[in-house]
Amino acid sequence: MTLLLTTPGDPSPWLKALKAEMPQREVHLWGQTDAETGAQLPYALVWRPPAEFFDGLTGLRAIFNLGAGVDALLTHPGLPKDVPVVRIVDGGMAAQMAEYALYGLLHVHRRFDTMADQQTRGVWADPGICDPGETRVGILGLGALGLGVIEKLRPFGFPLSGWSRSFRSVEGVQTYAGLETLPEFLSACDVLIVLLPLTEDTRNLLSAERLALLPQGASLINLARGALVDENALLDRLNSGALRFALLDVFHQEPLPPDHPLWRHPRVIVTPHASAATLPGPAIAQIAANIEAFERGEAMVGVVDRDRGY
Ligand code: NDP
Ligand code: OXD
Repeated sequence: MTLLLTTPGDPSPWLKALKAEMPQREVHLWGQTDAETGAQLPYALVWRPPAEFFDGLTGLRAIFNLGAGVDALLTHPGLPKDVPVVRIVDGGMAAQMAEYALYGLLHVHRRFDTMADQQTRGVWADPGICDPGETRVGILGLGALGLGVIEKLRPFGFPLSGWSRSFRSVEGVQTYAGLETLPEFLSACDVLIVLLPLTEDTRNLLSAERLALLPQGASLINLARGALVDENALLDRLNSGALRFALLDVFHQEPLPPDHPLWRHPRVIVTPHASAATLPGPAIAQIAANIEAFERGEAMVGVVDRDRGY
C-alpha cells in the first residue's frame, strides 16, 4: 500500500520518519506521480495541500492531516466528501504549546513587561509582589493541547479555569462548558490562553463585546488561530490599556503584513505561527498505528467530525 505526501517545508524529516515506521510502504511525493499511480493511492498525508492536490486521487481511503488544526483542510474545495479525515493528536505539540504558554504567562505574572519598560528609561523600581494565587489563568479549549498546558501550569499554583464545548471535569480546574457560560469564564481570566479549533462556531468568538468582558489589565495568549479573535478590537483594547499584553502566534493574515500595527505595538509579542510544530517521529508513528487499525477494521485516533469542524 502506498502513501502520497505533501509536507510543511522540507520533506526529508518526514521521509526519514516514514522509512523508520512504515518501511514496507512506498511513498510518493505530490507532484511527482503520474495520473495512473495517483488514482490508486489509498492514503494521503497532507499539510495545507495545494488547490489541485486532490485532482485524480479517486482511490483515497483516508486523509491524514500532518497537524492538529483542520480548518484549512476542511475548507479545501477539492476535499473528497466521504473519505475520513484524521488529524494529529498531540504529536509532540502539547509540550511545545505548554512551554510557549508558560513563557507568556510568566512574562506578565513576573512583570517582565513592566521591568523591560522601566529598563528603557533607566528606572530602578521594584515591580511589587507576584503572588501566583492572584493571577487567574483561563484556557479556552480543553483538548489535547489545552490539557497539556494545564498539566504544565499545575505546579505553579495559579488558579486555573477552562472552557470547552462539552463539559469536562479536570482535577483542580474550574471548568465551564457552552456559550452561555463564556461571560462568567472570561470575566475571571487575568491571563487568557486560546487553544480552540477554528470552526463555524468559534470564528470571531473573541469579538469586541467578549474581549470587553475580560478584567481590566488582562492579557491574551493566542496560540490557536487568528480568526478566533477580532484583531481590530484587540488593538483598540491594547491601545486603551484595557488589555495589558498580548502574545500572538496566529493572525487573520499570515504572514502578518509588514505594515500591520501589531508588529510594532509596545505591548505585543508577535511570533510567526511557531508555537508548536508537529514532530515527524511521533506523528508518523500515530499515522502508522492508525493505518494498521483502519486496515483491521478498527477505529482510528483523531478522526475529524466534519459537521463539528474539528
Ligand atoms: P482538540 O480538538 O483536541 O481540542 C479542542 C478543544 O476545543 C476541545 O476541548 C473542544 O471542546 C473545544 N471546542 C471546540 N469547539 C468549541 C466550541 N464551539 N465551544 C467551546 N469549546 C470548543 O484540539 P487541539 O487541542 O489538538 O488543538 C487546538 C487548536 O490549536 C487546533 O485546532 C489548531 O487550530 C491550534 N494549533 C495551533 C498551532 C500553532 O502552531 N499555532 C499548532 C497546533 C494546533 P470539547 O472538549 O467539548 O470537544
Ligand atoms: C496545527 C498548526 O494546527 O501547526 O497543527 O497550526
